[in-house]
Amino acid sequence: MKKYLGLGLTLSLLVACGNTAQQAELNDVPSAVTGKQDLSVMGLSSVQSVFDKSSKLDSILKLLSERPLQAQALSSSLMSKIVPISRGYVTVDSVASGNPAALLSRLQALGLKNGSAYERMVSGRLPLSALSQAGQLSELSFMRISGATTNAAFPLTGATGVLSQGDFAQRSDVARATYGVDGRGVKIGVISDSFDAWDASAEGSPPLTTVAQDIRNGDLPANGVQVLEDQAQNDGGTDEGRGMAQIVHDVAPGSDIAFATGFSGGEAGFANNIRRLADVGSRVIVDDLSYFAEPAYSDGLITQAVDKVTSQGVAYFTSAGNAASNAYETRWKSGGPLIYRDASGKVLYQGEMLNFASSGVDTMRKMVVPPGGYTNTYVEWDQPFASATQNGRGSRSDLDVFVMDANGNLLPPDSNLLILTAGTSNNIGRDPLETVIVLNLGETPQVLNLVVTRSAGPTPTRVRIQDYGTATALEYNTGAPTAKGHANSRSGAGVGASRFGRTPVFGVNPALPESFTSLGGVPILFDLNGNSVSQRRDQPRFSAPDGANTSFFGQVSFSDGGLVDGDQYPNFFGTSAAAPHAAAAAALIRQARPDLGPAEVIAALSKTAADMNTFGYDFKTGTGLIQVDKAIQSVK
Ligand SMILES: [Ca+2]
Ligand SMILES: [Ca+2]
Ligand SMILES: [Ca+2]
Ligand SMILES: [Ca+2]
Repeated sequence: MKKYLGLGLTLSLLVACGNTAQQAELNDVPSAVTGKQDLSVMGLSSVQSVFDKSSKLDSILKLLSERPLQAQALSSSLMSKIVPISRGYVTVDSVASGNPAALLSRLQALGLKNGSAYERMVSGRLPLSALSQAGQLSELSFMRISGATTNAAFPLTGATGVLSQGDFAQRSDVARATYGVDGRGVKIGVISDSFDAWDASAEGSPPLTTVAQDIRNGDLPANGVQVLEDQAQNDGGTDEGRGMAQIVHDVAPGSDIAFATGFSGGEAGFANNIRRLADVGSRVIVDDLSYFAEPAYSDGLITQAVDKVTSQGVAYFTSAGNAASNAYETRWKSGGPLIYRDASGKVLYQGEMLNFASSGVDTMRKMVVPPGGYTNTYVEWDQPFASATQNGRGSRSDLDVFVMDANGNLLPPDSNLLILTAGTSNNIGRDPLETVIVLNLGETPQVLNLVVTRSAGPTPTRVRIQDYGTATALEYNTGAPTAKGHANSRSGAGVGASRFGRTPVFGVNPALPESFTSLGGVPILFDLNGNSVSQRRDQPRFSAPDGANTSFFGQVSFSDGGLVDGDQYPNFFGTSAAAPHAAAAAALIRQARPDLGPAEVIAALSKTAADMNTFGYDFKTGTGLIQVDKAIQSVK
């Protein structure tokens, strides 16, 4: 942290404990319990902003709106990993108070790019300079940041010395030869960041091959790829979608391929591009994206779009995610009040802290941010998402999250660096979600504490915390599932990853899972009207190979210098690479049996998969590694 602003405002921080009996057991309670803290370091405007609940913008957009010029100056290379800011624009998801078309039109008048509406949500890229005005629109109910990630992975170690591709590992080569299928007549839609919009302004060297070379070399279909919408050039795209298309073409060389970005237009843009790919005739669609704000305990709009196109006959596949079991979930337990007062004693903020400890009281979850690292922490609780319910029902409670130092002092937000240490959005009637972001620009690891509070509304039951950054929690790692959002849909197939060299075809039987595959098992607790339900989804559905060669995307060697597989072609790791293997396999099945519906196609892959991990279905690998020849045999 740097540049404390001494504006002369002195506030006192008081942190009270639950009750006297508990005090003896207190562990890591903010030191401010013993006296006053000088919060002048936060600066006057920041303090007012942190405790003001009147904004329609979430805390991070509010921070950006207060300093649009500084926000525009943010370094794009680091920031683009954390927040979707590029060249003066930020990607937002908003919910209309009335007619979404009216909100879309007002936001477009303020400069919204890539804007679209899906149900009540309006998303797109808004000029940072327009955030403040957007927050005043009567057509707006609320607006939040729309961050997302692809699910490519870059493993550090694990050389296998094996030469080949996932096509062999999942036996789709055998399927093609045995049943005479190549995907002909079955169009496959691909969604990722970009297809041919590599970011020349980013670090790293340009792609080793161009689209034209890929077509000449047979790495993409001879008739090219139908691109409905690509990311803008130099907007952070890595052309991962082209890497996915190469995998699809290896497995289903007869299939036509269409591409649409899921990154340019926020959640509504992603949902609309799912529909557009279906509209141009895709019978199979695959994406490799996770939006951070997709609900865990209910079906968000992207999931609803997956269900919609499935009902129209599309077999949908997505990456399970690469978050392993790096989430925390707990039942709400009170850890006592957190109170901030000004110098006159007036209460500026009051909330009830979450007690992280299973016994005793610990209201601070310790975490460490490595040098050059960052947190991108999402806190969610079990209430409906107004952005996704059909009747607009939203959260009944307002939870907040604060980042404190080792002594329990609230760290100052910094809009120059986009450090957001207080997620204090008003969630009532909106989405049950808060975010904090901390960068460690220093040379040494930074130890921080996360404090979650309930400032209004009833006590939630479940609270989950998932960090999309590089921080590590030093305590209370519950190993909770992370395969949420559309990776946990009712109708689509979330796909886990198994490195191709660790499969039976390559002498490893049973196949081994990639440790990073997101764990399934997040319960669905609300229906589309926000009513309580209790559903379990078997996601991920199954596993498919990753780590196979592409012409340009991925890594040639591990950090120990060893080649991944003995050749100079980059290897594409992650559930992002597994999902297109499975999707293209579905195209082979659909060619063999055009009459089968999406559920039957997915079931054919699922039922014939080779069990991995623990016996039977498990939330790490699903039903196991798909065996495409056996899947087709089962439906012939
Ligand atoms: Ca602690
Ligand atoms: Ca809140
Ligand atoms: Ca290689
Ligand atoms: Ca198993």
